[in-house]
Amino acid sequence: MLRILAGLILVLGLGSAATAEDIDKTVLTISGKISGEESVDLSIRQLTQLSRVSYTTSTPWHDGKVSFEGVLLGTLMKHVGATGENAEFIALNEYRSTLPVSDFKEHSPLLAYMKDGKYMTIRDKGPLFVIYPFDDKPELKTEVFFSRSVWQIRSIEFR
Ligand SMILES: Nc1nc2c(c(=O)[nH]1)N[C@H]1C(S)=C(S)[C@@H](COP(=O)(O)O)O[C@H]1N2
Ligand SMILES: [Mo]
Repeated sequence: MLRILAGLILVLGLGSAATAEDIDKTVLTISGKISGEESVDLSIRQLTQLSRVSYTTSTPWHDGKVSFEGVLLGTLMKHVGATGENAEFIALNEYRSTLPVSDFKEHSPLLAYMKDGKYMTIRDKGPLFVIYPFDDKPELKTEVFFSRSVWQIRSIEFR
C-alpha cells in the first residue's frame, strides 16, 4: 500500500512542470484565431524563450509579496499571431474564464511559469498562472480580476 502511494506521488510529481526533464513537454495549447496552424503547443522551455517579465506583488492566494516570472499575455498573443477580442483560459480542472484582450494592453497581465525562482507544480497552482500586477492599481484587487487570474492553465482559445 505504502509503495503504491509512493508510486502515485512520484507519477503526480512528474506530471507537473517542476523538473528539468519535463521542461520540453507541452503545457499549453493555444487555438482559435491564430495565424497559420489550427493550434500551437508550447512547452515551458518555449515560453521561457519569449521575453521574460517579472512582477513582485501580493495576491489573495499567497502570504506576503511573491515574485512571479513569465511572459506578458500581449507578447504571447503576438508570438502566435492571435487576433480576436476575447481569450478563453481553460484550467486543468475545467475552470474557465474569458479575458478581454483589451486587458493585455491596459493591465499587462503575466502568464507566469515561475514563482520565487521555481517552476510551479500543479499543487502550487502551476504550471501556468495568470498574474495581474495587483499592487499597482486598487481596481485590480477586485473579484473581476481575481476571476480572470486562472491558475493551472492548460489551454487558451482566442475568439
Ligand atoms: N484553475 C482555477 N483558477 C481559478 C479558479 C478556479 O476555480 N480554478 N477560481 C477563480 C475565481 S472565480 C476567483 S475569485 C479566484 C478564487 O480564488 P479563491 O479560490 O482563493 O477564492 O481564482 C480564480 N482562478
Ligand atoms: Mo470568483
